Amino acid sequence: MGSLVLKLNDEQRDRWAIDGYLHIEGALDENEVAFFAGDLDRIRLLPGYEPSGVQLGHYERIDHAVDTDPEGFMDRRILLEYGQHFIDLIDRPNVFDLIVDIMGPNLMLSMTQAIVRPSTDKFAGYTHTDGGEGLREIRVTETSRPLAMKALYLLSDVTTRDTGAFTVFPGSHVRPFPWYRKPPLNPHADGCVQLMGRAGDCFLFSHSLWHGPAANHGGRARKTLLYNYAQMFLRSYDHGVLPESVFAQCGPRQRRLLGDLGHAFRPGDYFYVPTDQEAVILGG
Ligand SMILES: O=C(O)CCC(=O)C(=O)O
Repeated sequence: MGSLVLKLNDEQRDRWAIDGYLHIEGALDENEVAFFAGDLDRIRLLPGYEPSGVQLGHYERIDHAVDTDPEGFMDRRILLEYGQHFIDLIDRPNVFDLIVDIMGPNLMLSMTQAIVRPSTDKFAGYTHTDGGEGLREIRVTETSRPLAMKALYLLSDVTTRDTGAFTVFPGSHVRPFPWYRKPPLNPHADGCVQLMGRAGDCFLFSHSLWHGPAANHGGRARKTLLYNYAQMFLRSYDHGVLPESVFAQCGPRQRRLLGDLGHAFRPGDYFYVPTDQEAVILGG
């Protein structure tokens, strides 16, 4: 049915179940990488949501990134307001098809984010699950669909250790994890792997996989884009803050992924999905 053509191969299906993540090489081409990397330099000078000092994981709207140097730290949320190219990445076929295969059709886009990790000796990296305290202790079985997952696009080469690698504890998505230990487990703990990749590669990972950024001592900033997907009955991270102008730029599938069901809210929505859900999601 529809445009869903790309599915996980057997090796990928095993890797997803056993390790909790997948490495997709060359998801973005060279020109796209250059374009998005350059665009992050542009948007850091624009108003947007950046981490608030008030509470971990919370963001507030400010006039521009605190650091205006393109090589400096940035953690920008709600990318969709910065242009069609960010909207089009929501359901980019060579990645989205795999996400639908993993999540099933009853999914939504729950967050967009761009992170620039500067080269510095002041950041040691950290380890967490996605979804905050709520999802930290909720895991599904290895053959279940995940509650949520993320696509992380590398916009920089990460080919040596401690240059801002995305790090994972493979298999931790289905095992108890001693997150309460002091000091906490971190990207240098036993069992943690620094994933190497090229600009344009994409990592798909389950929300319940323990993961996080390594330190970056590489001499240059490491840039990423992050698109988070969740089962529709969950609440979106970016709930209620997407401008109407973004919806106006979206196609039907993108609107649906942003929570537009085509009618005003009625009790039962999102838990019981619209009758055309599969057609919309698979149809492109
Ligand atoms: O690249 C990073 O800074 C880490 C991203 C990460 O840990 C996340 O998306 O949850």
